[in-house]
Amino acid sequence: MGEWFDETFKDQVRLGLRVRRSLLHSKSEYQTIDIVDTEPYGVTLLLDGAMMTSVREEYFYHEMLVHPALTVAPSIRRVLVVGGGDGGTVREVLRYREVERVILCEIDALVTEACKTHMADFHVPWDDPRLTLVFRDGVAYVREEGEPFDVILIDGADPVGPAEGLFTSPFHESCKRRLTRGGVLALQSEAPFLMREDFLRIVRSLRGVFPRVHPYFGPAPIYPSGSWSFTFASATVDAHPPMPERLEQIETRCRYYNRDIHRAAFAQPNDVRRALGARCV
Ligand code: SPD
Repeated sequence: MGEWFDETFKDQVRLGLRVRRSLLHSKSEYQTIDIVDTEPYGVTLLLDGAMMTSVREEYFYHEMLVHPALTVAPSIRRVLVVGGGDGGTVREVLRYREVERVILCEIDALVTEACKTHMADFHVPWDDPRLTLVFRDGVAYVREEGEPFDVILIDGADPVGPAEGLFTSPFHESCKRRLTRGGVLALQSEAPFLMREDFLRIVRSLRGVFPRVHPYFGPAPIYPSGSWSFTFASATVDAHPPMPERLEQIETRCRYYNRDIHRAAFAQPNDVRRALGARCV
């Protein structure tokens, strides 16, 4: 690896980070795994050459994937995280006292092993007795009959390669079946401007499955364009308001998320409203 690492999106946009040194370059059954120490963002995980997460800016993404769902869902006793082998998402989930059981279903055990070794600054409580690691394909895991979940969080990579199945309607249907009544699904839904077609396809797929679907937005400095989307979906629950007793547990520990960010993140720009067939003000 040279002095710079560049991620190229569709041969049209390039995001470069100055690299101090490479900590790991390996190839698993599913993908290439790199961990590099970068000037701007510290230790950074790359899968198949795409930036996944970094020690210095991961909190934007992980807090926004987790807390809008966890502050709103009626019950948060049982939580499933699909993907997210770096552990940032489960770290945020485990902040809540009411959480009794968290399953992390990651397809690639080598990703988790690499992150445990090289990304200790993520401070993931891997030994928390509430956490169970399952190294399996999340699509197959969710499709099977099994214990129900109050919240499912999908922390996949992009919709190419091993994570592709996580962005399909059959998978969204399986998630609905595995949720309890009042259950909430939240997932990363790509860049709302640069990857507009992917974003809209994901939201439309969810709308075909769940009666209540709310896209929301946040910053993601290491993803192409720096602006990211997530989508909240449920059969019975809307994305507001967050519960005061849940906010009290986590707001002071978060670096980005708070009740004002929660409200603001769900505001939809006019072009998104139009594309989704909603009225503009
Ligand atoms: N363009 C990269 C999108 C990756 C989203 N998931 C990252 C995993 C972080 N836990």
